[in-house]
Amino acid sequence: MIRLTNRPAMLEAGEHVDTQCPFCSVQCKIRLTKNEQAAGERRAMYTVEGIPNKASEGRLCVKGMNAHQHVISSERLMQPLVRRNGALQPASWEEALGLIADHFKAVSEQYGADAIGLYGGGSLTNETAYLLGKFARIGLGTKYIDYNGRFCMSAAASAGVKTFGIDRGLTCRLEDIPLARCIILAGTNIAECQPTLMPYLTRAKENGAAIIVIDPRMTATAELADLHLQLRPGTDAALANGILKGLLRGGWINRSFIDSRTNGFPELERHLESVLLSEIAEITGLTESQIEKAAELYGTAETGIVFTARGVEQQTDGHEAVRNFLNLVLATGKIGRPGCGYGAVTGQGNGQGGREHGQKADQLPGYRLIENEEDRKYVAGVWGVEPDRIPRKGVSAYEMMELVHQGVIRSLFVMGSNPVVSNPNADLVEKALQNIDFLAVADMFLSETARMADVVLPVTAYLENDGTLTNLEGRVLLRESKLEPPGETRHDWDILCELAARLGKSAYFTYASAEQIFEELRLASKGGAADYYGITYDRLRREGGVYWPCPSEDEEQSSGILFEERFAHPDGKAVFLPVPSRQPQELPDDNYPLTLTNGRVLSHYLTGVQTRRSPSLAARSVDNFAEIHPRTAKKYGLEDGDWAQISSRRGSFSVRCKVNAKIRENLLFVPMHWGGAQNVNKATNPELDPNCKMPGFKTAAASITPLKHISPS
Ligand SMILES: Nc1nc2c(c(=O)[nH]1)N[C@H]1C(S)=C(S)[C@@H](COP(=O)(O)OP(=O)(O)OC[C@H]3O[C@@H](n4cnc5c(=O)[nH]c(N)nc54)[C@H](O)[C@@H]3O)O[C@H]1N2
Ligand SMILES: Nc1nc2c(c(=O)[nH]1)N[C@H]1C(S)=C(S)[C@@H](COP(=O)(O)OP(=O)(O)OC[C@H]3O[C@@H](n4cnc5c(=O)[nH]c(N)nc54)[C@H](O)[C@@H]3O)O[C@H]1N2
Ligand code: SF4
Ligand SMILES: [Mo]
Repeated sequence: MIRLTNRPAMLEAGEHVDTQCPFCSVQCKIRLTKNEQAAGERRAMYTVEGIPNKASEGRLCVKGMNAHQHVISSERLMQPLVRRNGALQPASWEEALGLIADHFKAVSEQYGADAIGLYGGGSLTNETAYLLGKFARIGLGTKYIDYNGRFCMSAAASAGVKTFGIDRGLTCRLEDIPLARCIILAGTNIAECQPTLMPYLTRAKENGAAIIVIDPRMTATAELADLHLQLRPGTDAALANGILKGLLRGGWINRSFIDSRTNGFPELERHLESVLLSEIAEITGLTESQIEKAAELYGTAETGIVFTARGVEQQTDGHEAVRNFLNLVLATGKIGRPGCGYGAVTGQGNGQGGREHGQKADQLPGYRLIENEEDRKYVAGVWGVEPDRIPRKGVSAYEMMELVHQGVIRSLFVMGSNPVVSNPNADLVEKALQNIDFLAVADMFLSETARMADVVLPVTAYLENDGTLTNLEGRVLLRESKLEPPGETRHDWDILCELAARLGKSAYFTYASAEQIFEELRLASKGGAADYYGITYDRLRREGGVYWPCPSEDEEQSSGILFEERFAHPDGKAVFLPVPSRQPQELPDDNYPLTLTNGRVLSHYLTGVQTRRSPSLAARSVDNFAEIHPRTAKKYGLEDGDWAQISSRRGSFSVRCKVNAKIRENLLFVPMHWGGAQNVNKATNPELDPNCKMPGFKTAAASITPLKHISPS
């Protein structure tokens, strides 16, 4: 057993810090105060309050209220660990960093730098994400870098780039939501995943908006709906075709917008001629009148916003499904004015910024592209290297795991992710990481992935680490910290600088603070799609947050509404795409007669590494479960609370059944927050969307078998 040293001391009684929640993309601002504790008094150790700000307006959800608990957990890693005689044991930084650097040098010499992979995350600050990209390309010289946002934002981001010419999660401001007269929420469960945004939706409803929820389950979000389309998973692209057909039939399209601001509508119109509503009803499992109703509500509304999230996007056709929802937006001209727009509801705290500054395989900072010669030249200039020094593009996150499995990537450095739980086809990923030559992980905790590592580096938590994060609206926010790193923990960016120095690359990594990295990021993003040049720490302090693009320090920040006059393609026009009405890629059959989908619950965050170490959160959801319809449960002899084994063509896991009628028949919904024997990803589909390499997480054919009286955990 590893002995974990003292818990961080944090604040003195009476002191407070102002910070930002480490979890979802709203990035609610928080004030945390350590309470005075009189002798014998029973009082909470900390008081947590929301600080008014433009996104959450001072609200916090239960995760934000309890986020500090993981920071002071006695399980925090306080010193580096290295594997000796098969076990992880405490070590000095000197030894741990020396081991990693020596290993990287040896692998590079023997097999070339591309035998090393880097795997980042959307919780990292902009500064760290930027530096990780630079470290891969300049510190190591490898093309293999990608990050967990591939599983999160890649379908919507690539759709935004193709349709609009740019990807910024929301094309409008949050304050536009109450102005919308119709809101489509497709595959997004805001009530549990971005709870502090709910009042925007209830305000819209009070203002008379019609709310359409597209989700195979009656979620807490769907309870708001005027129309709930409980479709078969994986059929959103087909549903959007049906709604488009309805819009055309009803005459609810905006011809003048289409003519002046878009390309490709005639092709879409031709494509829709062959679309039959009856066929769409059959594919989606909805009725024709439900689909027509959706078209009428959205089509006749003066203003409207369409939101999509992972329900639509984590599919093998996620890119095209999103593009078909964007077709709805363009066909009705509901974009670029107040109360209108599209939002890909971003997931992680820095899911937006994390996808802009170069930790993605094909990307350089500022949303520049690594295969674009001009982009390479510009960034090489900022970095002080020849453009040839920058490697070409690598592969996506899951494909990196396949390369690890094949022995092509021989060492992996993971910063800010727990891939052995969060990748699809988790058994293969676990095997890959068991057999890898060398694995290093930087984390606050011994995650399932860190447990498998050869070296584990302890990092600072959100309360201790300065940096900027970009929220779901594209608003850059500064999170400052006054707390010293506890124990021997170090900042992620500091670790990258130390490693670069040991690899003889210190000249490119001479930063004394996060702000200094940001200064370089500003320059590297200048002129790019995600231009941060006009943003400084001082400005962020003064203005509380700044929308990108922000090309100049002198200009006022933009209104937050994109595409008021033109889209970001060179000709200023947006692009329609005809999308086929597909069945899901993996259909039920005799062996796997059910469909398995998955997602989130309110109190846990992603693979649960942090939230399980917050006692108040952990206590709310102890074990994983499968939501199952009463008739389906009956068919398999299952009752509420029974353990069952769920299997797919990839593998099996075991959970308790939660029987309720809020889910479609023959569908299972299992949260993604648990590893080990309860990990839904043992069964999920690793087939990738060819357009963006998003795995088809959300739809798999599955079977269920009762495990009476056995607890597998
Ligand atoms: N509490 C909590 N909040 C979080 C997170 C967390 O882990 N916990 N994670 C954050 C992150 S990183 C992300 S990416 C976001 C995710 O936010 P969401 O995408 O909203 O979350 P999910 O629960 O994965 O999926 C949303 C809904 O999709 C539905 N769904 C499943 N299959 C389909 C389908 O085929 N079509 C449609 N239309 N819907 C379908 C599910 O029933 C589910 O209700 O949440 C962020 N916020
Ligand atoms: N079946 C299924 N699988 C999914 C999804 C799904 O809906 N269904 N969703 C996918 C999505 S959208 C996402 S975003 C991924 C996320 O999946 P992961 O990338 O595995 O995300 P986390 O569980 O947040 O893991 C983050 C790890 O980094 C650590 N960490 C947190 N902050 C920092 C930091 O600042 N620095 C460092 N070094 N470490 C830090 C945490 O302690 C934790 O161990 O999962 C994907 N997997
Ligand atoms: S989890 Fe999201 S909604 Fe909840 S407090 Fe944190 S940032 Fe706000
Ligand atoms: Mo995500």
